[in-house]
Amino acid sequence: MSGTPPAPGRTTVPYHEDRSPGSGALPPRPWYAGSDAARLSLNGRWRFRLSPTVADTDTAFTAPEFDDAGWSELEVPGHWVLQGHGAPAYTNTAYPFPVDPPRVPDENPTGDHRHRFDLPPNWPGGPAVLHFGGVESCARVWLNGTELGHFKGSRSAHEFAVGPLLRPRGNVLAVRVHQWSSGSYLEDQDQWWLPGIFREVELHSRPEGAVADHFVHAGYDHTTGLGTLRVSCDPPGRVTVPSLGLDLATDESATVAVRPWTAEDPVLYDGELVTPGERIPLRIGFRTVRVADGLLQVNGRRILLRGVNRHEFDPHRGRALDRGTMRRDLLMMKRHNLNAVRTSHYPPHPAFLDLCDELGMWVVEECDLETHGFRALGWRNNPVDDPRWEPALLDRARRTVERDKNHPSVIMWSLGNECGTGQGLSAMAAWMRRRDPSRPLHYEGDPSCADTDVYSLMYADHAEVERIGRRTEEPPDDAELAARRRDLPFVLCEYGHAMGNGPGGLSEYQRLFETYPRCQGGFVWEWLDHGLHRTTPQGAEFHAYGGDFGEELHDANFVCDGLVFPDRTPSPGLTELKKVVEPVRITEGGSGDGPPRTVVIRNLHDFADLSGLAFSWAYEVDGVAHASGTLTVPDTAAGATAEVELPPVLSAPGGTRADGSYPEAWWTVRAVLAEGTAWAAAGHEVAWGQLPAPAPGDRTGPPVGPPVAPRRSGADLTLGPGVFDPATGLLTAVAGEAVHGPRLEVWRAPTDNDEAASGPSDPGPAAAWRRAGLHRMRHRTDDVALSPEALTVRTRVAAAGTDAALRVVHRWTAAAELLRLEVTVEPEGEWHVPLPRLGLRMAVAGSLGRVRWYGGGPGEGYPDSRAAARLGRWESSVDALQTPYVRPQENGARPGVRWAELTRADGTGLRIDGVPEFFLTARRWTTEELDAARHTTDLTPGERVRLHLDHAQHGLGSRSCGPGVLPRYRLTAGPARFAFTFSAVR
Ligand code: IPT
Repeated sequence: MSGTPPAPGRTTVPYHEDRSPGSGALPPRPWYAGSDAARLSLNGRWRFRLSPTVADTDTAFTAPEFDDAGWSELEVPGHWVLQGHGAPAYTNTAYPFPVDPPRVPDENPTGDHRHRFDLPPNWPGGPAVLHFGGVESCARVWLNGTELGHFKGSRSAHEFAVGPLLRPRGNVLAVRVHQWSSGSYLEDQDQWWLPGIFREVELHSRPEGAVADHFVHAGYDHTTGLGTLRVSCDPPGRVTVPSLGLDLATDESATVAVRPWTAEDPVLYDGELVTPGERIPLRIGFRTVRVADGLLQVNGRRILLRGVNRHEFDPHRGRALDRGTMRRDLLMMKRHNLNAVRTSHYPPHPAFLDLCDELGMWVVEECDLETHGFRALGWRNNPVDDPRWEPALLDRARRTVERDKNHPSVIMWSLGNECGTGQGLSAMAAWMRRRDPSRPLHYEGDPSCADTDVYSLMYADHAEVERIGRRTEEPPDDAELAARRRDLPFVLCEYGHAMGNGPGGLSEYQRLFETYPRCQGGFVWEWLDHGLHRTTPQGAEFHAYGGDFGEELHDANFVCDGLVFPDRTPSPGLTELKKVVEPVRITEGGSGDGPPRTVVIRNLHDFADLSGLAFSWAYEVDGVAHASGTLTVPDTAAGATAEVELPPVLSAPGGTRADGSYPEAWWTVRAVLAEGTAWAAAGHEVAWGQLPAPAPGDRTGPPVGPPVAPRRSGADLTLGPGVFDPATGLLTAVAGEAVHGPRLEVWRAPTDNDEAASGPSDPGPAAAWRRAGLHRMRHRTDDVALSPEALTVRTRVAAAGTDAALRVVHRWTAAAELLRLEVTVEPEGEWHVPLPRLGLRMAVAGSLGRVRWYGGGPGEGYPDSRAAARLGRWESSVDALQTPYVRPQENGARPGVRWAELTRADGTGLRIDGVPEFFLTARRWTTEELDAARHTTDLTPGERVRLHLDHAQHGLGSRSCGPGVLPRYRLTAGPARFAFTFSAVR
C-alpha cells in the first residue's frame, strides 16, 4: 500500500470528505420500472440556492418552515451548471483540483435544494423509501427537518426509509449537494464535471411483505434446449410465467423448454413475482454466459461483440437523460448493426438496461469507478490500492450488481475503468464473484488479468491484436498469470477512437475479429460527442467543448470523440462502422476471369439464420439501375456461407460519358429486413455488397472530336473551351465558367487524428507537416509552353526554408468542347513526411451550389474509412456535403468519384471527369479558413465554391487515441499521374 500519513492540520474531516460511501442509506435492491406498490415522482421545479463554498452554508434551510421565497428555481433531475448556476468543466484524466485524497478544495460549489410535496389522497401510508437515482457527487438529505443521512457514488441509486416521517401535506425535502467530495476521486471519468441531482427522485411505498430483494436466475442449456428458472426472494413468494405454464415457489427451480435470450433474438417471458406485500412484473430472458475453451460464450456459442462505449449525455441536459433519448440511442445502435454496449464508465440509468433486454444488446456494465488522475502521479495514493477506501469501493460494486442483476442483457460486470491495480479491485472482484457467479468479470487496467475472466485492452494496434489472436503476445512476467491469461478470450474494451474525422482502420480490426476466434470484437470509443449546446451573441448555435467555460485546466475537444454528433445525428464514422460490422457479408464469388457470375453470402450472425432477411439485386450502369429483382438465398445457418447465381448477362444502354470513356456496370446486392422488428421497419437495409458486372452491350458514342491547338491572341491564351492567364498558365475560365486554378495542393485542415501528439519526441503528423511548411507552399511558374497539340505549364511547388519540392507538369489539351488536363508530379529533394493530400485545388462561382456525382457516396470517405461509400449516382448541395465536426477539420471528401457536375439553379454548370477516380471536396471556405476555425460558427461562406480534386488522401487512422494510419494508407510523396476533363453542363 502507498499510504498517506494523516492529513496535517486536520484530525477529522467533514462527511463529504471522509472516505466512507455515506451513512443512513438502505442496502441496495434491484430496480424495476414499477410494481403494484405506489410510487410518487418528486421530479419537477425545486427551489435552489448555490453557495461557492461549504463554509458559506448553514443548515437552517432544512427546517420545513424555512422561507425559500428568495431562492431560484431548478429543474430536477438536472445539473445546476446547465441551468445558469456556475459552469461546467471538462478534464479528461486530470483532477480539476489539487490532489490530496480524500480532501477537496475550499471552492466547493454547494447546491441546496428544497422541494415541498403533498401525498396523493390514495397514498397507502406505512413504510416508504425515498429514492435517488443519481446525484453528483455527494448528497445530504433531510425530510421534514429530520436528517436521513448522506451518500456518495454519483451514478448509483440510494434510498432512505422515510415512512414514519411522511405527512399527507406539506412535506419538505431538503437536499444539500456538494460538487466535490471524496467520491470525486473515484469518479475521474473522461467527461464533463456536472454536479446536481441528475436522475429521478421518487417516493416508493414499501408495504409490509414487499420485495426487499429478488434475484432471477434464468439459465439456458444449449445441449438440451431447456431453460432453468429459479427466483430467490426476500421475503419468499411465488413466481408465475403463464406462457411457460410455470407457477412455483421462490427458490424452487423449474426446467422447461424455452427459446433462449440473445442480443439477436431477445426473447423475454413475462412473469410475475408475488410476495405478501407486492406484485412485481418480471421479464425473464433465459441465457447462460460462460468463459469456456478460451472463449466468451453465450448459450454455448462464441459471440462477436460489435460494440460501442456509451456515456450518458445530452447537449442540453447533460447526464439527465430521458427515456426517449435512451431508446433513440438503442434504436440507432441496432439500426447500425451494433450488438453490444459497454456502459462506460458507470452504471447507466437502469431503464436503459430494460431497453437493452427488450431490443437485444450484450451489455458490459461497469461500476462507477475511475481514478485515472493518479496515473500522472505514478499512481501514488491511488484509492484502489488503499484499504481505507475499500468500503467505498465495495459499496460501488454492490450498488451496481444489486441494482441490475436481473437483466439478461448484462453479460459481464466490469470493475471500473483506468484505476491501475490494487487490492481494492480484488476485493470488489471477490465480492462480485460470490454474489453473482453467473457473469464473467471484466477490467482492463490490470494486464495480469488476476481478477478478470477476459483479457481486455484498449487501443491496441492491429498487429498486437493479431498477435493476441495467435496467442503469441508478450506475456505478463508471472508465469502462472501468463499461462492463465493466454487461455482467456480477448476483447478490445475501447478501440477506433471516433474523435473528429475518423476512425480509420475499422475494417482491418474486423477482419482480425473474424479470423481469430480469441478476438471477440470490442467497443468503439465512443458513442456520442459530449458537446454542450451553446448560442453565439449573434444567435448562431454551436457545440462547446473544454475551455469554452473558462476552465483553468481542460482537455479541449477531447470530449467530442463520438460516432454521433452531440445532437445525435450520425457522423460518417457510424455509417462506416455499420458497414464494417454488418452481420452478412456479400462478396463476389466464382473464380477465373471476367465478371463474377455468383455472389457469396456469408452469414456472420452468432445465432440467427438468414430467414429474417430479404435479398435483392440490381444491375447498374454508371449508377443507374437498369434491372433489378429478388435474389433467392438458401437457408444459411449462423457462421455458414451460401453461393448464389446472379441473373444472366443483361443488355443495357451504354454509350459513352462526356469525356468519351465508357460507363461501368455493377451489381448491387442488398439484404433488408423481411419483416419489421422492434427496432426497424421491414425493408431496413442491414447489409450490401457491390460486384463488377458485365459491361453493357452498347459501347459506342459520339466521337470526342478532333484535337484543338492553343492560341495566343493579345493578352489572351485560349485552348478550346479554356481561357488561361498567359503569365501563370492558370485557368481563368472553362466552358464559360469563371474559375481560379487549378493548382497543386497538398495541405488539408488537420483532423484530430492528424493533430495528435504521442509524446514530446513525436508531436504528430500535423506538427510535422507544419514544420515541413506544407501549409505554406509557394508555386513558381517555370514555363508556359505552346505546341500544336498542347499547352504545357511547368511549376515547382515548395515551402520556404527547404529544398524539398514537387515538380508539376500540367499538360492541357482540348478536343471540341472538352478541356483535358494531365498532371504529372515528381518529388524533388528529401521528403520525410507523408503528404496530407495530393490533388488540385480550384475555385468556381458560388452559384454552382448543386453537386451530382458518380462515385462513392452518399457520405464522405477517406482511404481507410470508405467501406460505407457505395458506388452510385449521388446528389447534394455544396452545403450538405460538409460534415460538421464539432471542431472544424478536413471533412466531406467523396471517394472514388468518376465524374461530377457542379450546377446552378438553372441546371447549367461545369462537369469534371477524372481518370483515375478521385476524391471530390467542395466547400464555401478555404482550407486555411477551415484550419483556423475552432467552432463551426467560425466558418462563414465566401463568395466562391472551393473545389478539391484529389488524386490521393492520407488515411485517417485513430491516432487521437490509438494507432495512426496503417502503412498501406500513408500517402508517401512519390511520382504521380492523374487527369481531369472539364466540360460544360448545359
Ligand atoms: C481511455 C479512457 O478509458 C476513456 O474514458 C477515454 O478517455 C479514452 O481513453 C479517450 O477518449 S484511457 C486512454 C489512456 C487510452
